[in-house]
Amino acid sequence: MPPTITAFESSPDGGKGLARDTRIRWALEEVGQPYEVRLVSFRAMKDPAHMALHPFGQIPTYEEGDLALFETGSIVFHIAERHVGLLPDDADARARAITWMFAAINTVEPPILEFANARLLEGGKPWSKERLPLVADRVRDRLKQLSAHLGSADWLDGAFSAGDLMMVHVLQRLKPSGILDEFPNLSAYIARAEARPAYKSAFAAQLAVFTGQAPAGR
Ligand code: GTB
Repeated sequence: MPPTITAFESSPDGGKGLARDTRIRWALEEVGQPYEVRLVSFRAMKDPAHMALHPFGQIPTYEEGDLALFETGSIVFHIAERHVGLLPDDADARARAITWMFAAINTVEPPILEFANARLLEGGKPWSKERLPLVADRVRDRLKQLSAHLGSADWLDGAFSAGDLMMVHVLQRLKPSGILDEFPNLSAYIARAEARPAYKSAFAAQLAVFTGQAPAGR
């Protein structure tokens, strides 16, 4: 039985791939594993049946036999541990790739989420004009560091890994802001990841939920 993931029945981004089920779809595509999707409404996410899978009432979740997981970092790690294609064989390189997964969600994502919330949820507050530039500069500080590390390399540490997958999806959240334009190597890094066949399949599959059209080849 293929694993089942949950995704938004109706995503606020209308299929831009920013909701986090895309991370899981992408990871499964990278390792060539089929999966099924159960769409959930915002109301159903808070029902006891879904809360039993996800204590915070969110998507995505991942069910595989008796195993139920939540948190994208954990789910992608689980997929990467069980299938070839997302983590290197060499033990040290593997540890570094896992480190980049944590860096993506623990160090880079928090200021990006803060910035997204400041723009989308607090934009109308009287203090927003003063606060927004401060929050944006915190994002810039992280991006400067990440950009310096990446330099002219294709990926964060050797071959593409689950660390890149998580980092790219975290960075994509900045696209609507235009802030990525200040970091050409990070923009190119994202474009490189988006050109991967596995990403394209994952993106098409999440988009199909909103267009109602089956992705090509399925
Ligand atoms: N830390 C958790 C993880 O990584 O799995 C976070 C999961 C999470 O934030 N899930 C969101 C959710 O279920 C959907 S992805 N929210 C509903 C709720 O909390 O009630 C976050 C998201 C939503 C929408 C957009 N968008 O429209 O652009 C982007 C990202």
